[in-house]
Amino acid sequence: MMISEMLDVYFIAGTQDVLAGELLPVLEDALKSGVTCFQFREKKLTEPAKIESLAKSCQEICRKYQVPFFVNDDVKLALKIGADGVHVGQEDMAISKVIASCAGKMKIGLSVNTLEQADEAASCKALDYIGVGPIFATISKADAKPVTGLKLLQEIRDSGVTLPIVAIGGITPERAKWVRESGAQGMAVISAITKSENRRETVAAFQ
Ligand code: TZP
Ligand code: MG
Repeated sequence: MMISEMLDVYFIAGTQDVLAGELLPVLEDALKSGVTCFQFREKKLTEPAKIESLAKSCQEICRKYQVPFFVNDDVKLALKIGADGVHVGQEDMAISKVIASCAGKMKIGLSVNTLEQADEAASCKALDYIGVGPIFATISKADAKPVTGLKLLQEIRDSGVTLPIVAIGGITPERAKWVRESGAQGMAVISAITKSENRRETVAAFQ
């Protein structure tokens, strides 16, 4: 699968984003509806054994639909269970360390919130993509960085960064066209998919 195809409709979720016990059914419905990637981003469970077991269940469902499975932040877990990718933020394990332990084994994504961070990311040859945002206000991340607007996407493209971009933060089907026109290959979405009453329609509207 080409990276731009993978980033197209990149679904992110953990138990904090859904009703109790619903992560696996919501994930399966999202996969059936055509999401092109899944990132396991668990912020509520604290017991490592429970997190690992849930991650494996998510990974298994992703395999069934042949959709890449990413782990957020937890490089050790990603390596242990053989994830397809790992996604880290600026405040997680240093990207040079992530690259040293994961390059060649799985895909690597990094979040950026400024043009400087994007330029720095562009110098990391082993990075597969950057996540840019929050583009719009989000209800899904309490400690989100300042909203960047679409302007940051345009600035990153204008500065010559060619890394694939997945935009994140407050992205809805209505906003998808602007996001793509601003230079993103795809969009990473939590609430518009977890809260959708018709995921097939919602996912199609992102494409
Ligand atoms: N990082 C920046 S914004 C965000 C993350 C994890 C949350 C995106 O969620 P939503 O509901 O699609 O705005
Ligand atoms: Mg993080």
